[in-house]
Amino acid sequence: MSELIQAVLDSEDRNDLRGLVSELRQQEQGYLLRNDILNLFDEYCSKYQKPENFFTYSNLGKLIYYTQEIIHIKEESTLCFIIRPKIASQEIYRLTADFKVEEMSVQELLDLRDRFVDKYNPNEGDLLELDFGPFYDYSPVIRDPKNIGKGVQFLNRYLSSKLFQDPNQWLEGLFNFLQLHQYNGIQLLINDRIASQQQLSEQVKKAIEFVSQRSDDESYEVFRFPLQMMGFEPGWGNTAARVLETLNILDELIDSPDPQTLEAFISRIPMIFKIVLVSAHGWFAQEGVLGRPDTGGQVVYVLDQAKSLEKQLQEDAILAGLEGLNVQPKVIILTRLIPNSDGTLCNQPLEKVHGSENAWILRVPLREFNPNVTQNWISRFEFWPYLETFAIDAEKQLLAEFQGRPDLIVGNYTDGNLVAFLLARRLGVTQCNVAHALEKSKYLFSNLYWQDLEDKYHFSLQFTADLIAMNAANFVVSSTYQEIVGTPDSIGQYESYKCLTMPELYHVVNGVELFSPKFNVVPPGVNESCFFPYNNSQERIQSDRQRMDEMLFTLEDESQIYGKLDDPTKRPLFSMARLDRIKNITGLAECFGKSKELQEHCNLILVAGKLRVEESGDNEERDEIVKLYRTIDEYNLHGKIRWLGVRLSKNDSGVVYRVIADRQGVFVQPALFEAFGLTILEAMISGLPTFATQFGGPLEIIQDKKNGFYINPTNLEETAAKIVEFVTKCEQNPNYWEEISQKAIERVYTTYTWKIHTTKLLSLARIYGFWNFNSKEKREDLLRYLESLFYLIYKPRAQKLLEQHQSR
Ligand code: UDP
Ligand code: LCN
Repeated sequence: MSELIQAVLDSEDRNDLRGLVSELRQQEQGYLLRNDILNLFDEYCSKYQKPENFFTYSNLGKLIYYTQEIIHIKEESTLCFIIRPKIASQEIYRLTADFKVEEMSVQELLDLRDRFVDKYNPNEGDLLELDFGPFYDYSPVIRDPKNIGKGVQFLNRYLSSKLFQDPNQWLEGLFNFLQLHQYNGIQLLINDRIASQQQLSEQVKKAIEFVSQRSDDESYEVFRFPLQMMGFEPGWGNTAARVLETLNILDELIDSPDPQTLEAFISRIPMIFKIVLVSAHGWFAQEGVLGRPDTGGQVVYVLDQAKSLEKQLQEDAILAGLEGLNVQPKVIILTRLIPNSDGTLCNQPLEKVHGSENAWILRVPLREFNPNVTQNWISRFEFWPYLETFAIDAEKQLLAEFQGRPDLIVGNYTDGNLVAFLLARRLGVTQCNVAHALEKSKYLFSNLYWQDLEDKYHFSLQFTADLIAMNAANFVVSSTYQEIVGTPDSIGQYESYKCLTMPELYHVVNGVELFSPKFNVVPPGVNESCFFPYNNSQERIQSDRQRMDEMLFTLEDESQIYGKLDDPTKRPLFSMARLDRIKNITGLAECFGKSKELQEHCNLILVAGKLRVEESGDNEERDEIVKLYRTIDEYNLHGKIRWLGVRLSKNDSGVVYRVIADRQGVFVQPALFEAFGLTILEAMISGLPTFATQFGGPLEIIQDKKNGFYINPTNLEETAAKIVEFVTKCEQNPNYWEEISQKAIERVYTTYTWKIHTTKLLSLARIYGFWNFNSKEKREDLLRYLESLFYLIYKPRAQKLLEQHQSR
């Protein structure tokens, strides 16, 4: 990158750089983010009548493209350029008043940012600097950024090649690993008749000969005992064919190991039966909780995942031949119990997951610090003081429920991931993290101005917890690639933890190793029994369809519906989301309000939040309610909009999407940023052409103009124009709607199912478990460092917040 800057300075572009810098210096704003930089460059180009392709062909244009931030140090007339030459990398340069370019260190940058907000206090001594880099020095890292998120494939190849170099050590490791597995005290796979790796190899060949003489579909139970005499316990397969296949894979692995065979073998090992999914903060229940502040996709995701995991574990156990052992895999969703539960079941300690045999919601109460607080729902931003004691209490209950330790702990969101860390550490179990949404990138400058935001958001606790949990996890599951490292022009959610300042608290110079094989992209699925294509008539219930159609378009009920449509037959533009700022439902209303053309073609139908400020306990939701009414009045949208402040059951939301599709409607997801976006999957599988934000996960779900459309929700005119263009095209050619609708359905079925998700997740859990055992990964130093952060930074701050809660 320094060459590019040099090229700018050495060419004619130098004058333009001077010009641009002089414009920059006149800006009041001293801290410019990418969008500001692009706008300023645009303005400069039009002011000085630069050719249209100046941005793409000039060196200066290229430099601007890669520049993420510019900080103007006014006292020195210096500019600091933060450049992202490629995904997951950063370079920092200072441009001095006399146009010299100097490279800056991360430390200098962080000091500079502190100075910018008047928080640079060198006379008071150095600030704590967090650096996780050294802990990753001896672990393998991926080279090519495009392979980030494919951690397990990489790890397998890397470690296999190391392991296979020393055949003796490798076989001993494999032998030891095979001896480990039990289910409720019953030995699996091999018994002590096989006493060495040498014997293992011999017995496998004998067993292959023995089993190959049996007919393919002969049940394992028929030849269980002879096999046991040879040293083999249950776990190899349920039929002769399956047992033979597994033994053959092992035989090949012993004789000529390669990474694929290893992966195939490990994926079959029955080593996971008991799983904990931690989702601590929200209303976690099966009815009446969705659409509340803090309770959206995470609950949907975890509940569907729990069901799917249980089913997959059962299938795997049967396939492994464990039916005779009465194996009952168990999945527990761990959440908090909320005594004042507002009519939901969140005050019940144990609830069975519908449609499962052995999946449960276990609710553990918070200790009663101040009952005014702990008896009620607590916003996710305020939840921090209760996590440690929650984890301690939960541990006892989990051990009792499972009658032993779980095999895998999956955390969800910052709080759940921190609890997962504490539990995994205490129990010595594999930890997996799912972020759902890392709050840091949702709020502009959330770390730089953390002190101003602390009262409302307590980001000092949240970001510290994030750093601890993401570094502690054995593996991380992300829903998209860009969740980890963004796109060529925007930084990823995890990436934003790489280098940051929390002025007067600490600096982070290397917060996360993005190239670590711990990162794996495993997108979620969608519940196919609630959400399915509108044209799947056999599955549809006529009375539900009529009831929801009426509710959406004509029912008059002031308690939960606002607005009456002048012409209910117009094409519906539909959106459903929690009513918080970032979901930008109010932005969609404004976009609709500003476009008379859109209003001519469509009605706007919203399912979001509550209708009345006094019914909401959440600051952001209250602001959005006021704003939505204001927008409706300002653009006089009466007669053109319906706003439903209802909490629909999951089945009813499924019906809603299909009813909108019956009327050849459109789904719009206008979020300012969306980490993934389950509503997009729900709408698409129902057959709705979907217009979704280009900021975040939807960029990976939808393929623009093929099975849906991207919108830039900050550009209202452009968004309206795109929708108008689509609906006019549909009016001219009715097949067009169907074409996009069908492609949307196909996209979900081929790429986003829970079956794909859980198969991959379980395979990851097994493979990481194997490698942790075999490579004896030295993580203790890292974990000790993380514990120190927990006790020395997190805990005292959590204690302070607790004291504030105590006085409420
Ligand atoms: N949802 C709902 N009612 C609402 C709003 C949302 O049932 O009023 C559901 C929606 O169907 C989806 C989930 O909540 O399953 C929202 O997930 P998404 O990932 O789209 O967003 P999040 O709320 O997690 O940010
Ligand atoms: C949280 C979000 O903000 C959404 O984007 C995701 O779809 C949801 O969690 C499930 O992961």
